Amino acid sequence: MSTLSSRSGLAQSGQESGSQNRSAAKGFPNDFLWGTATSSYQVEGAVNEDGRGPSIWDRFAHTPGMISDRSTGDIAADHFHRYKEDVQLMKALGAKAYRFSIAWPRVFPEGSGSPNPKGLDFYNRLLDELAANGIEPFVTLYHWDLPQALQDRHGGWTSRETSKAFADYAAYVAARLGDRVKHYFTINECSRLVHLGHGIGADAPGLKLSPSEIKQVRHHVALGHGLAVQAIRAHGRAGTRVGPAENAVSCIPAVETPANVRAAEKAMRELNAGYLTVMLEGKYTDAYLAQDAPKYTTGDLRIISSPIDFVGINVYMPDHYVVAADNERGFTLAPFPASFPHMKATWLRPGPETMYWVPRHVAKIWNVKSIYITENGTSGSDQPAADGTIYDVDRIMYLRNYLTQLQRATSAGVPVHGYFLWSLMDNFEWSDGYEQRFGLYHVDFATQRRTPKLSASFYRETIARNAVM
Ligand code: GBH
Repeated sequence: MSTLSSRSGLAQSGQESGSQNRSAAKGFPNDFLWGTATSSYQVEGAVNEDGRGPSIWDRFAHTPGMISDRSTGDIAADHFHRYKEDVQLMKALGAKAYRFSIAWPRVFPEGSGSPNPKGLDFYNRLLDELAANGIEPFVTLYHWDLPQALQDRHGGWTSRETSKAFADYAAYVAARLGDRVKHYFTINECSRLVHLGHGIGADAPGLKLSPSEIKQVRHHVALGHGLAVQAIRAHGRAGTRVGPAENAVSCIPAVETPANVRAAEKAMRELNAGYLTVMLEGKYTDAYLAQDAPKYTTGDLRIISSPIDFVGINVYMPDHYVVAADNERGFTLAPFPASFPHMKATWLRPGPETMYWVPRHVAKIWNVKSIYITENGTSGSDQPAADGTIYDVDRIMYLRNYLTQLQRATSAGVPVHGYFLWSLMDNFEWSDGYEQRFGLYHVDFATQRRTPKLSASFYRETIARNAVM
């Protein structure tokens, strides 16, 4: 932290040299909310404490061959014990919001049935600490750590019993945290938990289902989202706000002509048919139903499309560059050339304009009035230089370019109200173990020491100016 505060001098010298005008031109709305994000299994550790039950990620990480560096989230960043220090890390950034997730198996060790009375204690302590430091909590209810008992009993998300259990858990949490939590995200990235968890088996629970089974899982996940929205309305306080946190399939006009923009909007709606489209329109598209359609009722569709207060979107990369075409769909998805660059993670292709187009599409296609960027960030090699500092200029380059496009969106009137940088600190990066570091703060996992990378001061300066730094 000393490194971080010693750099605050940069802000002053920058302003003296007349960068204020430049900042004003790159400014964000006055009430724009700057935050950071984490998730329970990735940072908490303490997997056996206070009655927590096992999750599918405990089981998966402990299965040989599933995690590249053979690590687990048993200890992770030990956030469970170090949350006070971690809140100070947020404070040092000047962040005003924290997006974290609740571990369902802490609250219901068996997934459903009797709650564990001690399960919410940790979150109560964390919420009090956040409040004492003026940081607004944004709570994700499900960031992939399903109670293992639900996998064993019902087959997890292959059964609608899990969707129902999720609603009961959401109701329980909303009733108890409602005095301090005003914003909930239901499920983080339905897309990834379905595809990687149930399609290719690279994430827990490690299943490789058939195309029609996958669509059925996707339907149950969307149903879980809708049931949780209803549960929060019924059990939270008046004014509690709720929405999804989806990694929407991002469709970017390859060349920004009006025809390509329209084609990208069509692609966006079609390729998100199983999540955002059904959540916001209350129906699946014809093309989506043409093959391997899931079994569902019209009642299900009404639940899935329960009104939400905002859409959360995780924005990392362009999934598709789109060109208008004279074919049935009206668009062509450009194949990615082998020469397209990537960040440290080979899947992470930098495409800063994704940060403009995804929120713009969401606002335009579905007339959404409130959007949060629930995640954005990159991993890096993050090696300390001779003076001990991690000069992560690749992360700064990435963030600067994405935030420039976010500013383009807000200044054009796209209603993005906040941004949560992934991640506050290095953590357990799922099947990549600790080999991919996404933090603004470096974590030495042997000592649990946190050290700000140079990008922490980039983010701090951005927040302080409310403008792209
Ligand atoms: C998010 O997923 C998660 O919400 C978060 O928990 C995670 O730590 C963070 O981002 C960084 O990864 O099939 O091998 O090509 C990010 C979105 C989309 C990343 C799919 C991995 C494909 C990997 N993900 N992607 S692969």
